[in-house]
Order: sequence, then C-alpha cells, then structure tokens
Amino acid sequence: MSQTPLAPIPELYVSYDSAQKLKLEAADLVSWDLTPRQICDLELLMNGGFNPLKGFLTEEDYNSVVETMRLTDGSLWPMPITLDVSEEFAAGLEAGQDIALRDQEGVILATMTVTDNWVPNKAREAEKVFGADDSAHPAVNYLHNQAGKVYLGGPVTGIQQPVHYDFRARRDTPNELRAYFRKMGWRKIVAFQTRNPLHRAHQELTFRAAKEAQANLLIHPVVGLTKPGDIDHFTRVRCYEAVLDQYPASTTSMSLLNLAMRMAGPREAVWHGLIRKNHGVTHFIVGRDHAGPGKNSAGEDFYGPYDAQDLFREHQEEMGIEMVDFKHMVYVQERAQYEPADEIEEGVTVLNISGTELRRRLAEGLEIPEWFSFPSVVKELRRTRPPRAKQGFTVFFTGFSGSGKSTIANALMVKLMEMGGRPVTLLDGDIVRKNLSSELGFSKEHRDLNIRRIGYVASEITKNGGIAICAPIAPYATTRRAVREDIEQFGAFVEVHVATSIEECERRDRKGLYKLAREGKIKEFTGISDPYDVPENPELSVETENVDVDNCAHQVILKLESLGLIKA
Ligand code: PPS
Repeated sequence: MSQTPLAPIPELYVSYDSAQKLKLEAADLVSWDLTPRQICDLELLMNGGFNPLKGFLTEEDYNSVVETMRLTDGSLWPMPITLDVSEEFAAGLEAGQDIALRDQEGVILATMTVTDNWVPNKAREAEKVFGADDSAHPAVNYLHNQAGKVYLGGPVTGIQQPVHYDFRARRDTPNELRAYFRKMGWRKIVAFQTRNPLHRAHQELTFRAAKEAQANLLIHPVVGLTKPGDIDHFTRVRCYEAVLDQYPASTTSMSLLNLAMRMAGPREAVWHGLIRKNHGVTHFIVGRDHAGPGKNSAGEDFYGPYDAQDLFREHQEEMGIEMVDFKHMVYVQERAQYEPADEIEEGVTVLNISGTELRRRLAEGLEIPEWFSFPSVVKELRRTRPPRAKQGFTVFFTGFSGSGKSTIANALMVKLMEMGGRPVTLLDGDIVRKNLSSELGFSKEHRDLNIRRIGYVASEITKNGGIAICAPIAPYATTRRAVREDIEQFGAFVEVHVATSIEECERRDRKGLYKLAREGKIKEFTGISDPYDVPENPELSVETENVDVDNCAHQVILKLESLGLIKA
C-alpha cells in the first residue's frame, strides 16, 4: 500500500475533449447494448470502484480469479467481472476489435478492445465462485439462465458515467468520496454495506461500531442490483434518509453504491471490502451470513454463518481495510434500550422482530412497535408495501392444451370481479397469441418469448396494484421461474398447475388439435411431440377430472384467501 489512503485512485475515463472525439468515432463501431448488471459493473470499472481492474476480465484472468481469487499478476480479486454476450454477437468479432458499449437507450458509455472471446465453463464458475452449481443461488441462476454464452474480455476506455436521474446528490465515485473524507478531515471511516431498510438495531450497531473504532461512519447502501425480492432502492433510500437524522450531526454520511451484488457470501464480502477500500474507507462491517443468498435447493444454507467473516479476516491485511464485527443488537425491555446480545445477563426481557416477522406485519397491516423501528421508516415501508389484500398479484395457470386452464381462468376472473376492489386482467394463451405474439410459433425460443411477454405485462399489472390472470401452456420450468422472479418484485406470484393428464386432454380434444398432432400435421405439440416440465412446487395443483369448473375456480379463491391476497 504505497498510496496515501485518500489520494485519488486511477479511473478509466478519458478527458472531456477526447471523450467527445471518441463518441463521434464510435458511431462506426459495432455496439453492444449493456444489460442492467453490466451497466453497474462498467460504472465501477470506469470510476475505479473495481480498481485494479482495467476492463472486463481476459480469459486468463478469469480462470485465475475463478480458481484462486487472484488476477494473474497476483492481486487479490474474488469476483469474475465478465462481459457476457450472445454467441451471434461474439461470432462477428475479430481479435483486437474495438466495440462500443451502450446503455439501454443507446447512449455510448465506453469503448472496449476485445482481446479475448471465449466460452466459459459456467458449471466450474458456479462451483468455485458461488460454492455450488445450484440454480437456487440467484447468481448461478443468472449465470445459466440469463447471462450470454460467450464472454468478452479486454481493456475499457471510459467515455461517460451511466446517467442516473434519481438521488443524484447521494451518489459518489470513489474519488468524490475520498475528496469528501479529505475535506471533512475524516481519517478513519467505518462503512456499512446494506441492501435492506435500516431499523433501530442497525442504527445502534453501526454507531457503536464507529465509536469502538473511533471512526466516522459511512452508510453505503447498494442501489444497483440486489437479491431478487428485495425492497426497491427508491423506498430504501427514503428510509435511509429518515434514519440519517438519528445520528449525531457530522459523524455520519451516506453514499449510494451502484453495485450489482452476486450474493456470493465469503467471496462477496472480500469483494465488498476491496470496493470500499477503493472508496477511501478504512473499516468495514461484516455480519453473520454477509451477502448470503438464502437456502439451496436442498433447503440448507449455501455458506456457514461465519464463512464471510473468516475469509475477510484472512485477507484484511492484504486488502488494507479492517473488519469490524457486526454486533447482534437486541432490545432490552427493562432498560428500554438496545444492547449487544452477547452482553446481556439472564432474566431480562429481550425483544426482537425478525425480517420474516416484519414482512408478515407489513403484509397484514399489523402494528410495528416504535422500539423496533422509526415511525418515519415504517411510514415509508407501508406506502410501498401495502397489506397483501391491497397489493397486486398474478395467478399463473400452466398445463397442457385443453387441460381447462382458460375455462378455470375465466371463472376465476368473474369471481374476482364480483368481489371488486382491484382491476382484473385475463391474459389467456389464445388471446395473447392473437394480440401480443401473433408473429410467434411454437419453437422453444418463441414459446419463451411469448411467456416472457406475458410475464412482463403481468408484472406491470401487479406492480400497479391489479390482478393478472395468465393462462398459457408455459411448458418450461426455467421460463416460469424467470417470470416468477419478475413478478415477485412487485407482488405475489401464484402458480396453479392444471394437472389434467395428457391422456385426458387428448380424449377431450376440444379443438381437434391432438388428432392433427398425432397425424403429424401440427409439429412440436406440447405433450405429444414437445416437452412439458411438470411444476415441482406450484402454489396449487388442481385436478379437473371429475371436478367441475366452478369448484376448481373456488379452490383458487381459497388459496388466494389463505395467502392473504383477498379477504373473504
Ligand atoms: S406456450 O407454449 O405457452 O407459448 O403456448 P400458448 O401461448 O399457451 O399457446 C397454446 C395454444 O396454441 C395452440 N397450439 C399449440 N399448443 C401447443 N403446441 C403447439 N404446437 C400448438 N400449436 C397451436 C393450442 O390451441 C393452445 O391453446 P390452449 O388454450 O392451451 O389449448
């Protein structure tokens, strides 16, 4: 560490004049439209947040990072920062070619010289970086089901920062934060990384951590991509702003970090430490199960609760940033204050509300006590998370053609409209194919596109407080899961498997399609000549043989009631 802690760190941006020139020249370059995750990565590459990286990893560096957590030059770097693209895009590139990297509106952010172009071993990456090739891990799921098949590597030349229209004054590059610390005369700074709203316990623990380290405090929340299902960053930032007032003036600051998290536990903790070091921070709070992704497909935790702390401790000297233990704070009723759980004597009344319990109380509109959170924070959360019975949701029927999806979906729609309260939209397979997907056929690619479109419309309806009822075949489990993820950001996703057997559907053959499929006159027919992944864990499975439609729809209504989505 030869640099003084708060000297500027290298960025990848060129000067303003060169950027203007490059922008014009780049009009002739092949363009890659960056995904939301790549935009986050690029921003931190360009502004030095990912120092010492100078671009997206080359194949050699990638392999080295995956296997050893180090770049080929020996620098510690635990996370592969790769530019994943489609096979078609990669196939058109030559070694050494410059490409333009653009945001989703086509604004050029950078150019990149593509030195490397390779097909990674994703299973190996999953095992080594995320600990298991298990798609229950959000980053492994992303790797296999969202990321492109080919990686490009090479140095990046920064032209301009991605544009953010929200909370501009709260966003700082590493050098801006360093300058701020210099100006304020802060020499020791404890950073707190978070992707959740802060409540009283967090306020206590962060302030204590800073006091113990005799340091100032930086609340450094992630506003890029976090774990699917997290509270949106707009709400969280409003909550953080409310909490900031609770710290003694000029001890604490907040800055937003446009990081795309991977939820990689131990490796992620080390990565977070390196990023904070680049932002001029000297101490970093690492808690139990830091950046944990939740349970694996066997229902067990991906990482041990202290794996992240252990790995961080092992590397902290090399990183030049010190770990501060996260104290688990609980409320002691007799003394009406928060205290570290491990310092409390027997016999006192300890109060605690878990994250799950908080979500339940919000979902059901129940009281959230003042000892737990600040009224201003609770008010924000209630605005975003109204009780479940007032939120939007999606009922997603899936099953073979002729299984009865549309009939049950129609009956359900009418019953929900009779109840009133929320607008109801039916996105039936046939209706969608006529209005939204008329150009599509039944190849896997087209079916996926069709279902993603339905998912998109349903997610918008759900986000805006309506009820979407979808009734496509939706034969592929991975696509259904992707749609679930899109929708669960905004409300409940209730998957209903209409479990009519293929034999029964063929026997009914209402539209005469099975006959044509058997005769080979319709190709790729689901259940006959095309696969159907039976849902493994649907919220509900309905049998239609010997059960009338009204009863099937009623079963769905009962399910919605039991989930608190409608009130009887
Ligand atoms: S998918 O797979 O979810 O995109 O299918 P979906 O949009 O629900 O469309 C299914 C309806 O299209 C008719 N049809 C076929 N189904 C399956 N396989 C093939 N090859 C096919 N060709 C046409 C069929 O009428 C389906 O309607 P439903 O309402 O399911 O019976």
